[in-house]
Amino acid sequence: MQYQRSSTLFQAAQNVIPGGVNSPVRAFQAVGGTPIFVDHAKGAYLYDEDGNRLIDYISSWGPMILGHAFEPVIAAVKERADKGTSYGMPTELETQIAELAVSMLPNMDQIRMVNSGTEACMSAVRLARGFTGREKLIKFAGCYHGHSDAFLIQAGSGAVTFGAPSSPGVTKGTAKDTLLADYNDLESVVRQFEQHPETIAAIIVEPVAGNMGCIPPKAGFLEGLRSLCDQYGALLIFDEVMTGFRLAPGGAQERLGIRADIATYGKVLGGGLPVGAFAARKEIMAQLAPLGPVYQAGTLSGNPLAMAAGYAMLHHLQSHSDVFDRLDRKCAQLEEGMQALLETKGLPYQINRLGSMLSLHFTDQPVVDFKTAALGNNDHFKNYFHGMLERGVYLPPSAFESYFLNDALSEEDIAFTLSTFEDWLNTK
Ligand code: KE4
Repeated sequence: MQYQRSSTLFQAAQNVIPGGVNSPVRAFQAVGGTPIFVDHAKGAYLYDEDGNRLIDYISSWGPMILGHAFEPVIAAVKERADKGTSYGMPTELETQIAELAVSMLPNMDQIRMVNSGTEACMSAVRLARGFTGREKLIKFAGCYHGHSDAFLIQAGSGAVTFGAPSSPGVTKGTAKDTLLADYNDLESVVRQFEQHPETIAAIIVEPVAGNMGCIPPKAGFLEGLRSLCDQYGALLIFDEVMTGFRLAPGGAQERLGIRADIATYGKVLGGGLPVGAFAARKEIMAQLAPLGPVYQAGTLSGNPLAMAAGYAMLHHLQSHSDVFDRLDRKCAQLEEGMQALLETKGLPYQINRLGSMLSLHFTDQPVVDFKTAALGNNDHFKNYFHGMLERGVYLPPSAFESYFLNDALSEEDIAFTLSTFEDWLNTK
């Protein structure tokens, strides 16, 4: 495949956009080479500026669970646009999507819309601090909750890819209130609570980690977090920006059967338009402005186009819940096919999967946390990424990301992906 036009466009972009991208992970710095500029997308396929068709396993980092340009979502946005694009006033549509979302989510009475997953997680932590009157936050090394200061302490995703786990610009004052623990290691959490028994407001966790590659929770891990929060009077925040409306209609809470006090959402919820949200029981949400003293606001929160897209997406997922099983089956098929091929090659590998989230790590150690995720052989990964790309398969351009399958992927697409993988393996 040739990428001449993407290369030209990337040169131009770098003159006027830092790094030529509006989000770092898109710049391919973890895998090298020129980022692919997309012209349009439909179903499971991306069509780049050079006319190449690529099978998409990123799905816009999660939102495109039903495939790109899903008709009901497009129609809803087109129809809504004629009524205006923003009012700064309440609309019935916001109530409708809030009612629909809350009806799908376990343990949640109310939801507040914002404009990104970062904003949702940032607001959720402020709400937890306001509700408990406490200041400390426990997060896990390698988990990513967006780019708000409090989270850029050994964050995952792009922050790890850039080898700068803690970003400049985050003050010592902020960092001191973020306590680190290790994913899947309850002892590391117990130690933090024993050192700070009265001052921890919340634990924030990705119930299935997706920013170190995909790392499912070990049996008992989330249950342990739940009981520690109950024991010490802290809140459990599930960051479901990736898992929400993907692992089940009710996300990880439903799939894994663990109750969160606050949960954050994004991605699928907006149908590809900029939406984040956080939800909790009434008692907690009563602390939020304009009802309570915890301030949070946004000019475009509940934007009508974004709500129209999100409503169409959620409505389809709720009324076609077989999507979730289909996604699981396709992802299992991909996992089993890759496993069978890798077995024949003797390459060290781990494949992690839960539902329609998957990642491949070139290491012989089980990948269960940030430390073990970092042991993966990145040269193999870069070679794998480009080997698949040049054969028409678009994977996340970093070993610290998860695949996100979409419902538009056909049996033929999965078969093509596996035959492409076999082709690449035969070059090893
Ligand atoms: P956004 O602010 O990017 O909408 O959401 C932040 C966020 C919060 N929580 C979790 C679990 C997330 O995965 C994310 C964002 N995910 C990344 C992918 N690793 C978005 C891709 C990007 O940064 O460009």
